[in-house]
Amino acid sequence: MAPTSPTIFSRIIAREIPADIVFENDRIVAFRDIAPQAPVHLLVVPRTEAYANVVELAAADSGLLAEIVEVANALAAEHCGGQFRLIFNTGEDAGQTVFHVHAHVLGGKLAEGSLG
Ligand code: IU
Repeated sequence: MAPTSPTIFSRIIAREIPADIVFENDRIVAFRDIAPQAPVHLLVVPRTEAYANVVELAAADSGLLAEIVEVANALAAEHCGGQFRLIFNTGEDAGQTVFHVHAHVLGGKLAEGSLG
């Protein structure tokens, strides 16, 4: 169980908190990040809040992790020409603030001085 339940993302998925949802199926929901760090910045989130981070998810349900990657790729094809960064912040010191596993999909022209 995640530390805080329901997580903020569970509340977005339940439509209790507004978000610009761009994709959903029975296992995954994706929406625009409220504070975008790139021209395209989407979050791909499993409906389950059982996994706090990508390490827990990979250990418990690698198929769901693969689905997140597939959805990220499809959304990048639709929103930013198919090229993207996929980031899973893992741990507070790495910048993770929401402990409900999620992938950041970043696309578009990179900012000056950014990684890479
Ligand atoms: P992080 O990897 O846990 O730091 O990512 C959490 C992201 O969730 C962060 O980029 C926030 O801008 C984003 N977010 C959001 O899109 N909508 C919200 O209501 C909240 C956070 I709270």
